[in-house]
Amino acid sequence: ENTPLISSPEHSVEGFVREFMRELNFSQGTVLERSTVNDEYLALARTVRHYLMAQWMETTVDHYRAQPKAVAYLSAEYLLGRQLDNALIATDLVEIATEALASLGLDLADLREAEVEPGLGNGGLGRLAACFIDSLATMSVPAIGYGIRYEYGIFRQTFADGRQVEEPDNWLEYGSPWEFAHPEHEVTVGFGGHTEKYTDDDGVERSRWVPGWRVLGVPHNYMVPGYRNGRVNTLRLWSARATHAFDLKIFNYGDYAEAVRSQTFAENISKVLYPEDSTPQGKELRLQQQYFFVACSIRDFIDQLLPRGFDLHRLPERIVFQLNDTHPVIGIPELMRVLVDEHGFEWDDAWDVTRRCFAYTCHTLLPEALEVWPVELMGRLLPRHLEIIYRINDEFLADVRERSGGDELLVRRMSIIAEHPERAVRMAYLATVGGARVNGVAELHSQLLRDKVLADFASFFPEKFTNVTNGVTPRRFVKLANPGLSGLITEAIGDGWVTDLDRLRELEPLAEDAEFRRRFREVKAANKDRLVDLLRRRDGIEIDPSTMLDVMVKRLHEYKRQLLKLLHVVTVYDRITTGELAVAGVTPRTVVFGAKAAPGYVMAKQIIALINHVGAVVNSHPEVSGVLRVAFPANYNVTVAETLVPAADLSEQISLAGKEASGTGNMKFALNGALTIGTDDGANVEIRKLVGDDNFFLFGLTEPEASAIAERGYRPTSYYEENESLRRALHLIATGVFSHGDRSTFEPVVSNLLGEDRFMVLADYQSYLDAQERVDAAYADPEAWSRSAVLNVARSGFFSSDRSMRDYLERIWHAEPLPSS
Ligand code: 26Q
Repeated sequence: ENTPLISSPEHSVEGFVREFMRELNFSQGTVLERSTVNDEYLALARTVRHYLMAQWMETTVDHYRAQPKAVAYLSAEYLLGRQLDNALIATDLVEIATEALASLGLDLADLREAEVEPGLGNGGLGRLAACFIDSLATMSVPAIGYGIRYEYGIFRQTFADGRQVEEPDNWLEYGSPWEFAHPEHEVTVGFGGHTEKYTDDDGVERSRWVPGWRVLGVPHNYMVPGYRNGRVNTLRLWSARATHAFDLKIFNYGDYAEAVRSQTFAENISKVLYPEDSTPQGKELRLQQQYFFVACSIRDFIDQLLPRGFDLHRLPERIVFQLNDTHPVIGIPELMRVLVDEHGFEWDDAWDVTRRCFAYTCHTLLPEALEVWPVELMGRLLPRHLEIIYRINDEFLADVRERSGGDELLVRRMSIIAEHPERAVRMAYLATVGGARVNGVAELHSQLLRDKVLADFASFFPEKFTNVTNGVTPRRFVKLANPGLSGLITEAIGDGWVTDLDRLRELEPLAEDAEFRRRFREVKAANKDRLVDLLRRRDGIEIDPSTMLDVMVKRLHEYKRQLLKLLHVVTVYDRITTGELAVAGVTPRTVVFGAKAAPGYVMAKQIIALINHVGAVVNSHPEVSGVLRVAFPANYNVTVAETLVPAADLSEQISLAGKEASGTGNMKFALNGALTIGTDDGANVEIRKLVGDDNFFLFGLTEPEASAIAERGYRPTSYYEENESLRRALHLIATGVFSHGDRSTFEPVVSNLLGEDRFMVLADYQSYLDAQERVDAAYADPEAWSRSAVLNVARSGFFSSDRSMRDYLERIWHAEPLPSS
C-alpha cells in the first residue's frame, strides 16, 4: 500500500514566496526587516529542500519496494561544492526563485554567496565521487553514497609572505541546511581488544572479537537530486559520537575529566579530513576513520536496507560496494567478519559472497601512494580483521604457489603482507584479491596498472581488470558554471545535451559558422568579466580580461609539475628583461595558478612560495607586467572552479607522462571550450584523440620514453648543460632575483631540479616552450582559435560522468536504472 506523502510546495512564484517566508519566520525565527543574509540563505535552502522532499521519500520507498540490485559507493571523500545552485537547477526553480526573492527585495546572487561549500575532499578523487552520485541519481540508478561527515573539511589556504598558511575549515559554523541527522539510527562500531577461540554449538572451532572500546556512528543524510527526473538519492555521511557508556561516566563525578576526555577521543574520529592526497602517513586516526565509516555503512545496508530475514548468501544479488581507492578496503575483512562471526557462515561461503560484493578503483601510479598499514597497528586496532586478512592471504598464496609451480619469489611479491621495511598489509593487493573487479580511471592508467603496478595480479586474474575512464557532471560543470555557453548550446541543439552529452557532437558543424563563433567568443569574454569581478572582490587581484587566460589549477604535487609552468613564466620574464623579446611581439597572458599543498609536504610548499614570489616580481615589472601577469588566488576550491574554468582559454595539463592517473580538471576545461596544452598522460590521451591533434597542444616525453630514460639513469644536468634558456631561468631563481637577493630561499627547489628531478621537468622544458610558441601563434588568429575551442566542446561529450556510470554499470556493477513506478 502507499505511504502517504505530503505534497511539494506549489511550483510558482507565489508558492515559493509563501514557503520562503514560512521558513524565514518559523524556522529562522526572524522577519525580513531584521534578517541577516545568512538567515535568508538558510530559509532559501530549506525552501528549495522542501521541493525535493517528496521525491526523496518516494525514491527511498520505491527502492525499498522493488528491492533491486543497488550500488553502494564507499568513499572517504565527497568534494560536493555548494548545494543551493545544484538543487535549483535540478528542480528547475532558478527563475521562480529569482523572481520570488526579487519580489521580496532580495537578490538570489547575494544569498548564493552565503553558502559555505562542504569541502569534504582533497581534490580529484573526492570530486569524482560527487560527480558519480550526481550521475547515478540523474540516471535513476538505485545507489547510495557512504562516507564521513568531517567536522572540518579541507583546510582554508591563505598566504603570508607568499607562503601557505592553513586555517581550519569550520564549515558547519553557520548551520547546515542540507543535512538530516538521524541519531535514532545510530550504529555501534568496535575497536581494539582481543580475539578469543571458542567451540560453537555444532562443535566447530571459531574465533570471536571482544572489542576494547566502542564508538557510535550517527548517519547524516544528504539529498542527491537527479536532474529533473523526479529522483533523489541519498548520500549518508557518518559522524562519530561517544557511546552512552561514555555519557554515563560523565555522571561519575570522580572521573569527570577522564570521561569527557574519552568522549572527545571518540568524537575525534570524524573531526577532520586528512589533507594528504598522495602520500599516506599511516596514522592511527586515519585507519580508525576508514574502519569507522565502512563498518557503519555495511551494518546500515544489511540491517536497514535489506528486508528482515534476508538470506545473506544472496547478498551479491542486492548490492555492490564500490571501493573509491584503498581507503575503504577494510570493508572486505569486515564483511567476512560479519558473515562468519555474526551470521555463522562457513568461511568458504562467506568468501564467495564477499568476493562478489566488492570492486576496487585505483587512482594512482605512484608507488609511495599505495596504502599499507603496519601489522602492529592493524593488530592493535582491529585484531579480528588482521586474523581474517592472514587467512585470506594464506589461502590466496596457496593458490599462487599451486598455479606457479612453487615460484616462491612470485609468492613473496604477491603477498598481501609486505615484510619490508616492516610487516604491513598492502591494501591494494587485498582489494584485488578480495574484489570482483579492479579498474583504472583512464585507458593509459588501466594499461599501466595491468603492465606494471599490479602486473602479477593481472596475470593471475586477467578477467578482473578493466578500465573506466573518469567523467565530470555536465550539470554542475557546464549548465551551472557556464550559463552563457549553456544557453548558446541549447539555442543551437536543444537542451537534451544536459543528460545526453554525446549530443554536443551536433555542434560540430557550427565550428565553421562565423556567427556562432562570434557568439562563442562573446560568451568567453563575458565569463572572463565574471572572473575579473570574482578575483577583485574575493582576492583583491586585478586581471586584464583582454589577455589570454592560461590556467593551471590542481593540487600542488611535484609530479603535476607546476614548476614547469613556472619555468615558462620565468623564461618569458628573462627574455623580455634582457631585451631578447620585444613586448610588442608577445601575446599578452594572464597565468592563473590555484593549488593547495599537503601541510607536511615541504617541497610543495616551497613551490607555492616560489610561484607567489615570481608573481610579485613579474607583476610589478614595468615592461613585463604589460604582457605577462601571474595570479594565484588563495584557497582554490569547487566554487572558484565554477567561475574560473568557463573563463579559461588555455588549460595546463602538464604532468610527466605515466604519473597522472586520469585528471578530471582537464575534462572540465575542454567541455568549457579551453584548449589544452598537455602531455600524453592520463585522460589527456583520450581528450586529444577525440578533439583531434589540431585542437590540442601536445608536448613532452611519452610514458615509454620516460620509463626508458629512468631505466638507463636520468641526468637532469645534461638538459641543463645543453639549454641556455633553461640555464638562465634557473640562474634567476638561484641568484635570488625572486627572493630579494637571497640565494638560500629557493636553493632546495633548484638543487632538487639539478640533482634528482624525479619528474623530469628539465627533460620536458624545451618541448614545453616550443608548444607554448605554437599556442601563441594559434591565439593570434581568433577565428581559428575559437573554431578549435568549439570543436573541443563538441567532441568532449564522452567525458560526462553519466557515461562513466554506464560503463561501471555494464562492466562492473551489473545493475540497472530503476525508473519511478
Ligand atoms: C590516503 C591515506 C591517508 C591519508 C590520505 C590518503 C589519500 C587521500 C586522498 C590518498 C589519496 C587521495 C586522493 C587521490 C586523488 O585525488 N587522486 C586523483 O584521482 C582522480 C580521480 O580518479 C584522478 O583524476 C587523478 O589523476 C588522481 O591523482
